[in-house]
Amino acid sequence: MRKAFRNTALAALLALAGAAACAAGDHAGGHGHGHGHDAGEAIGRPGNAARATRTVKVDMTDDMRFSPARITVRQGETVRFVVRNAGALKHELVLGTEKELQAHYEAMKKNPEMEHADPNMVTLDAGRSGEIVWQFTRAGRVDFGCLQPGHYDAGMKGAVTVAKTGAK
Ligand SMILES: [Cu+2]
Repeated sequence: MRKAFRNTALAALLALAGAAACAAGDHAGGHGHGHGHDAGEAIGRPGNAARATRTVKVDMTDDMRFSPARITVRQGETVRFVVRNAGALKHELVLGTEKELQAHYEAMKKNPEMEHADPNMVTLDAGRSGEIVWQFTRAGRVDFGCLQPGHYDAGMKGAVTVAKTGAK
């Protein structure tokens, strides 16, 4: 039930994202720790699955690791992340700046029951798979992490290097 609700919320957000490219920074409902628009745009924007140029598979495990933890893409590229929770615990992959992830993580620790769903993240129960479609609009580095309490501190984090291209 909860899962279904979350998917509905995500679908609604994705629909909104089409109209306003800044949906990435907005949360599904009052969690009391909003993200700024700038932070959302800094890492790119929700992607259109039909325009994905690459699929990247990422596994999440109970030893608090993403595999792979280092991913390189090109600026402008739309990437479809197929994320699999290979563990027995709940895990998630959240894209953001390091600062943004840290702030979000602190909020999660204070309120572990917090439900959150945005186009820049996927939260998965044990054994489940899900997707994030994201367009990396700026060259540089986009971090990601699992913000489940204890996981981020334990090193469950990684980074996407966005390589600058002159081509497009
Ligand atoms: Cu985790």
